[in-house]
Order: sequence, then structure tokens, then C-alpha cells
Amino acid sequence: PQTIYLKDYSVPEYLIHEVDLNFDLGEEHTVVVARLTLQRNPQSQSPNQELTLMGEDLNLLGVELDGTALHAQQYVQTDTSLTIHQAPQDGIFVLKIENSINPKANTAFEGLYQSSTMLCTQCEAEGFRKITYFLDRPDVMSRFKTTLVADKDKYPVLLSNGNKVEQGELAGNRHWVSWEDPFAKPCYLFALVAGQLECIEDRFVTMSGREISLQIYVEAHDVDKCDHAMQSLKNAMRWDEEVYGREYDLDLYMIVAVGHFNMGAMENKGLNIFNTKFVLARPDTATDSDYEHIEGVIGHEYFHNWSGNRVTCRDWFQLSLKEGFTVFRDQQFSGDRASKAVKRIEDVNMLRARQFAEDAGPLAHPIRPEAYIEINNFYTLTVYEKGAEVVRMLHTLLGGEGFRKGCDLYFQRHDGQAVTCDDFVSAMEDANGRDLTQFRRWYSQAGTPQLNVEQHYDAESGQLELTLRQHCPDTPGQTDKPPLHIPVKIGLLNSRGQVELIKLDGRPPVEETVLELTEAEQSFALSGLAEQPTVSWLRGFSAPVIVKMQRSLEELAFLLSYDSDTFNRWEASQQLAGQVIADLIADIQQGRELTLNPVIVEAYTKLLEQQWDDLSYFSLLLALPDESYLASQMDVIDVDAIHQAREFVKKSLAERLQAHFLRLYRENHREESGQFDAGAIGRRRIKNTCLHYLSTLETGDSQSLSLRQFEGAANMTDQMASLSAIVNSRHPAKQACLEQFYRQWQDEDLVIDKWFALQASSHWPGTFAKVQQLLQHSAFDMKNPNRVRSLVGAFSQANPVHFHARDGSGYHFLADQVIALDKLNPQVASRMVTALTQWRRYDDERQQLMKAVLQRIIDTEAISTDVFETASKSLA
Ligand code: BAL
Ligand code: ZN
Repeated sequence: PQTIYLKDYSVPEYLIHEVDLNFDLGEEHTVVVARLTLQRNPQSQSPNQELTLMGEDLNLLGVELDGTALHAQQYVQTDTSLTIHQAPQDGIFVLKIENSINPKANTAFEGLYQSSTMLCTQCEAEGFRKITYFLDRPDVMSRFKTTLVADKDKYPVLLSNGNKVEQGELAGNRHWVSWEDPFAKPCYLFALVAGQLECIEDRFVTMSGREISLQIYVEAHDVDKCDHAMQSLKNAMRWDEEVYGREYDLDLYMIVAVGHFNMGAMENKGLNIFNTKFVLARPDTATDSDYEHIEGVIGHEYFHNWSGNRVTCRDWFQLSLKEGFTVFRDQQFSGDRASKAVKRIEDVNMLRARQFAEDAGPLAHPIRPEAYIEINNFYTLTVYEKGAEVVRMLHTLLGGEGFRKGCDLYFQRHDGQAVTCDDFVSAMEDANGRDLTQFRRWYSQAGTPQLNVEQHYDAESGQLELTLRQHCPDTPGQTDKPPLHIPVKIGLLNSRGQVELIKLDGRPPVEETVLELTEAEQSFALSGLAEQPTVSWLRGFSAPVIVKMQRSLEELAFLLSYDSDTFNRWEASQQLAGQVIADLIADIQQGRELTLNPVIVEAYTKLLEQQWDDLSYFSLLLALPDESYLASQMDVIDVDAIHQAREFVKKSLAERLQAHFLRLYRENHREESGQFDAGAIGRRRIKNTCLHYLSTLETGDSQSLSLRQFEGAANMTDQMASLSAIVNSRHPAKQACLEQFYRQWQDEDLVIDKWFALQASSHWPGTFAKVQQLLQHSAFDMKNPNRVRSLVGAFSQANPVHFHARDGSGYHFLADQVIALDKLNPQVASRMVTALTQWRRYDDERQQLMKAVLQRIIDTEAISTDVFETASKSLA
């Protein structure tokens, strides 16, 4: 397979100004006629006089140049291209291409495909070339006019980008609709949808007084699950006006929910296409987390209209330009909508458990990668989540106002253009008069930097010297990396737990400050301190780094009680529990008896005796670190000891603090229908955290508590929480509850996904046999990505104990599923391989087993380039 390099970028040889598309739609036979208005790119230096268009899986029916049919000697076709010999070098010319495609046979879901009874598209990154021959690259921007022709009964709704301009009827019960998008766009933002869809409508008046029609299209049985998505859209539109000054530009904004979708959602201009998972919600079918994710993803796709569509990427190496920035924007939005503290903790938790692992493994790459075989493999946690952290650091360094000035300049300078990450940083520099040369290294350097921090207090002078050292570990292809520009936000606490002001470099005293670390080693002297303070480091997780420092359990308990930074307070709870669990892991490995360190009981008791306003935050303080995070802290991951130690702590805390957990449970338990408001969500979160602890006791009382909640649940959050407690414990009603849940929800695909995922991720013995049975279940469908993720994905990525079974059965199972899935959907298959990429982190025996199945995947005949790239780079 061919590797594409950033260093080889050159401007397109031709430009496509206008695209006039005509689709005659049929599920097995769709005819596409494309009229492209082209011109040689005056900026191209290439001597090449041919025009090469990309195209895959297309059946070419004819080519015309300026109205004259080309004969076979005038062009050449390969599996991936169409080259027109002697294309015009001067002036505008029109190329007409006619081809046919088979949407039903398209199980990879790239290009035009069938989902249930509808036809829809996914073009990012390179799906448009599966629709027609084109210059399928983001720096070719064109104005699109699209006409859809179809049977009136099968496809009564016909949608594409922009505004509907004309429609009409045809003989034979057929009809047509024409759409025109006034904004030039790259073809990855093209979309069409045809199907039997119902529409939910609303309106939004923009800050300049324009009325926008908002439409959400779903299948008829889902119309009662769109209210939250619609409200989220209106919230996002208002928020982008208020916070970024960005107004929507078309008169119509459409969202379509489809059941078969490789990603979460797609920001096509004016016609977003969403995975149903991120649109549909009713209190009885969706959990509070689902509601929050829907709001976040609706926001994300909406925000792309500026950060992605109006200003797009020059090439796919720049993906983080739009994704990192837009993730940062959606994180801000969600934080503003609910609890900033909770949102930040959730985001960092995910970053540290998953992106840090990616950054430390064989697939590590900078947020702006330099090479790829298959671009779909680079829609990664690094490009998205670390990319967002890099944008967040700019926000921290420049301040809110400075960042906004930079954004305004970026949008103003580059509206309508396809640009680079460098252009984004330049706008930040120019708007603020700052030199960000060194900061740019974040874009090109992979790996998670480690920060060693030391402090030295001199009582006589009242001075505290802080010394920071940074080091970034080697990653594939990168060694001896120069230092980065790292913002380290700090605060100080005195011995009574009060804020101690920071006096640095003669500046006025402040409660917290950002230390700008630019050297490999750098010291900062804080003055005027009557006693040695406790430093609260890296507040708000101000940089995506690992802070290396030893803190005693007592010091962590102190920070957990007093740190005024909500993130660091939670961080103290994680580190405290993490250290207690790490000691127990060592005890297990040495065959010692386990006893619970009383420090954690005291710390938890203190938390449980306090009054909390933000109950969601409170429940996070009571949550033990995830097994994946604990694993990241070990030199050699011992999945069994991690699990055993964590379960021991959970159960011991439940035993000691039973009365508190029960009281809190009762105080917050209401059989309510599931209002999506912060108060109700917080009540459910804390109550279900308590239920989770209590269920580990496996007493008759705790079992009836779970069962009563399951039977009386009037919302999905409570129903799932109780079912999870039942499935992950020795509960006599386990099978009956699972069957009852299935019967109740068998017609709701998204709920049945939860049913699969819950069983696949259960730590209870016998789970692997259950997973194998579920693979044969009539509701399992390898062609549906959500179902695959809920069974194969949940088992391999959220069930460490069973997936990493010592006999290698989990690995073989995954390899079998990857190989089977690859024949249908290489993009999703490649995602599934990532569960194996961390093989170096395990013991020798497991390493050998994982390597062997990776090799088996690579050696499989006709394996896709997607899977080949992930598996072979994992072994490299
Ligand atoms: N652009 C692909 C989906 C998303 O990140 O919004
Ligand atoms: Zn995005």
C-alpha cells in the first residue's frame, strides 16, 4: 500500500468551480451525471497536462469534454482514477461524466449507501470518489447544484446541501428536487439523503434577525425522540453567537438520523447526517449521559459550520485544524451548559485513559501527522482530543479575550479558504502580538511530555523555588525532542487549607497564575511566604502532560478537602484511591493478605458528611479510578490484580460506609420520569453511585434495592444503573432481568445496543461464553456498526479481565471478528484492531499471543489497507 506524505503536498493542478450533479436514485442502481466546470489552476507549477480525477468502485458510462464525447483513447481508467489526456490548459471547460453505482452493495458506508430503507452519503474523508470521478481533496472548493430523481413512494423526501430551488413530478410515479448550495465547499462536505422520513421543524432567529428553519428528519417511529436534539441545536446556535460571534449562514439547517453510520455524525453543509445514537432520546430510552452526548455532538457538528466548513483544511494532515478546534468549542459549550468541573473531569479522564495510551504506543503520531496510508485511520484521539488540548493551551496562554481576537482574525482572514494549522497559529500570533514559534512544536511532536516538579522552601527568605523539568519520550520516528511551550497553572494553599497568594517577579499578588515553561529545566521563585505552602499543580489540567511527583496520602487527603480548584480536588481523590489500589496490587502480586488503608475510609467519610450543591461532581469524587487509568500507571499491566484490588476497595468501602451510602441513596431516590436538568441528573448520579457500591455487598437487602429500582425505573438512567448492578454481581434475578429488558426494548435499536454492551463488558465469570452466544443472537448484525461496537467493541475495549484472558481466547475472538468485518466495513474493522495495539504493555505470554493474532490479521488474504496499516504499524 502507498504512503502519502505531508512534505509532498502540492497545489491542485486543476480547479473545479461548479459542480452540477444529477442522481437517478435506485437502491441497487443509481446513475450519476456530473457536469464539472474546470480550469487549470494558475498557481500550479506542474508540467503535467493531464487531468487525473479520483474514483473508486464506479461503473463509467461516458465522458464528454465541452459537449463532445471522448473516445477510449482520450482517457484512461484505473481502479482508482480517470485520466483525461490533453485536458485544456487555458480557460474554463466543462467535463460531463456519467457513471453508475450500487448503494446496496456498499457495506463500507463510504459514498452513497443504503441504511434501512433510506439512501444516504458519507463523504469525509474520501467517500465522494465512490460517487463520481472528482478531484477529491479538501483544497478543491466548488459550488454544488444537485438534482435528485427517485420513485415517489420509496423516496418521498429528497435532500441535499443548501437551499431547495425547484421540484417537480415525472411520469411513472417519480419526482425530482433540485438543491443549490451558494457556498463553495470541498466535496467531503457534499451530502444527499433520500427516504421515507418524517420531519420535526422549529425556527431560530439569529443575532442579526434572520429566521432560520430547523429540520430534523427521522424514521416515523422516532419522531417522539427529537425534542432534545432540537433544543440542543438552538442552544448551540445561540452559544456560538454569544461566545464566538458566529452566525449561521443558510436559511435552512437540516439534520438526518441514520441507523447505519461509521462515525458519530457528519457536518455536511446545511445537511448534517447523524448516527441515530446522537439524535434520538426520550427519558425512558436514553440515559443522562446519552442526553449530554447528544447535546455535545449536535453542538460539535453545528460549530463546524465555521470551524471546518467556512474555513476548511488544505489537506488531511491538517485535520486537527478543524477537529481539535471544534472539539475544544464543543467542550466549552457543554461546560457552559451544565457543570464546567464535571465536563473537564470527564474529558481529561478520557484523554488520560485512552489518548495517553495512543501517544505512548506504536501508533503515536503528532496532532498534525506527517504520513498515512489510510486517512480514515487518523480520525484519532490524538487528532481530536489532544488537538483540543492544544487549542485549550492557546486559550490559557492568550486569555479568553486574546483567544477570541485570534479566532476573529482567523475567520476573517480565511473565510472561504482551505488552510493549515500554521495559519491558525499565525492568526493567534498576529491578533495578540505574540511569538508562538516554540508553541508550534505541539503540532509536530508526538508523545505525552512528562513534567518533573520540585519545590524548595527557604524559611528565612520566605521564598519558594519551584523547579520544573520537561521530557518527551521517544515515539516512532521521533527521538531527542526539543522542549515544548507548556502553560502550568498553579495555586497555593496554606496549612489551614486557605488560599495563599502568589507573588512572582514583583507582579501584584494573585490567587493563581500560569507558569510558562519553555526550557528543558526552569525555576520560578515565589516570594513573601511566611510558611511553606502546598502547591496545587497543573490546575484545570492546563496542559496534556504527566506530572511526576510523590505526594503522601495525607497530602492528597488535604488537597481533596481544601483545594479550591475543582479539577485538582478530583485529581487528589483519584491519586489517593490510585495509590491505595496500587499498594493492594503489590500485595496481590506478593501473595499478601489484603487490608484496606484507613486513609481512604477517612477521606470518603469526610466527603460523605459534607453538603454538596453539584451532585454530579460529588459522585465523581466518590468514583474510583477506572481500570484503564490504573493500567496506565503500571510498568507491566496486570489486568487480574488491577481488577481484584479495585473490587476489594469498592467492597470494603461499601462495608464500612454502608449507612452513608444507604442514606444518600434514599435521600436522592425518586421514581421520576427523567428530566434533563442538572439537579435531577445530579440526584440520579449520586444515587446510582451509592447503588453501585451497595450492590457489591451481595446481601439480600442490596439485591432487593437493585431489583426494586430496576422494576420501578421510570427512566433509562435508573433502569440501566440497576441492571448494571445486577449483571455485575451474584444476583438471583440476573437472567430474568436481562430477558425482561430485552422483551421491553426489542424494537428500540439503541436500547438493545446498551443491552449488548452491558453484557459484553461485564466482569462477571462466564462473560466470554455469553459474548460468543450473543454473536449468534438474532439481533446481532455484523453490518450495523453500532451493534458491532456494542458487542465486539465493548468486549475488547471495556472488559480488560475477559478480553485479556490468559489463554488468549479473547484475542482470537477479536481477530476472527476483525477478519469477518473487514470484508464488509474496513473502516470499522480497523477501529476494532486498536484493542490489540498496546501489546507491549502486557506480560511476555500475553505479548506473544497478541502479536500472533496481529500477524494472523496481517497475513489474511485481501485484508484492507485500513486494517493492514493499523495492524502492521502496531507490530512495528
Ligand atoms: N468530520 C467528521 C465528524 C466530526 O468530527 O464531526
Ligand atoms: Zn468534527
